[in-house]
Amino acid sequence: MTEPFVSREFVGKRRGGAEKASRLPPGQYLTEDFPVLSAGPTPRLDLKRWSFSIEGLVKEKVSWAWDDFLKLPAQNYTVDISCVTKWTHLDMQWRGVSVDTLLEHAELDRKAAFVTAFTHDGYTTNLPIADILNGRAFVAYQYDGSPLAPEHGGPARLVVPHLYFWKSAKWVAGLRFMEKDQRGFWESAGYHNHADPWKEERYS
Ligand SMILES: Nc1nc2c(c(=O)[nH]1)N[C@H]1C(S)=C(S)[C@@H](COP(=O)(O)O)O[C@H]1N2
Ligand SMILES: [Mo]
Repeated sequence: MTEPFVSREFVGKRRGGAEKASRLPPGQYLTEDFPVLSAGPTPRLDLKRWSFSIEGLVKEKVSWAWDDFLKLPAQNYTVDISCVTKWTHLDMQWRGVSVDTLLEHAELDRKAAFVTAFTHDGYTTNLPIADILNGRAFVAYQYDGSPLAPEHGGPARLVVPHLYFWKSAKWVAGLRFMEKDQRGFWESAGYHNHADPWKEERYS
């Protein structure tokens, strides 16, 4: 008996399917869409007045204007994103600056243990610093090879791929380092404080 030529492709597709399924956190479904979810209207930010700051428990506050931010070393990221509303989008392509790179410009106080990402629309979200260091978070200004769309947080948003997407603050204006944890917008409204999709940390 001869092997039909199509079998190889079939096996390949099935393997791809299993590989994708293994990357799907519990209770999530796969989508190719990129839904928009915001608590308020999309702010239209003037790049001439845009800034990003690192403040709080740092020796000196650091701020970048848009032009300076673009001069920072950037990286491409291919990451899987899971939203608490249950969609997961695999292999999303972003470009931006890692938080590690940003922190090379600031001297963190030893007491700094938590961070609040604050934004140009007043939204906040909180994270332990371990969740934003060592390549785990970046400030993105491109998605899929194009400037990040305003409804998705453009000109720039925080992306923390290993946590539910509400931790990825759109229209991010900076990071405030603190000794004590302080719940952000959704965390104060009953969402989980940590938000690991693999542990289904949805609500508290
Ligand atoms: N500044 C800001 N960031 C935000 C939000 C928001 O309302 N304001 N919503 C959060 C929530 S709940 C989700 S699920 C994601 C949605 O991002 P998207 O609209 O690009 O899909 O952004 C998060 N970041
Ligand atoms: Mo959300």
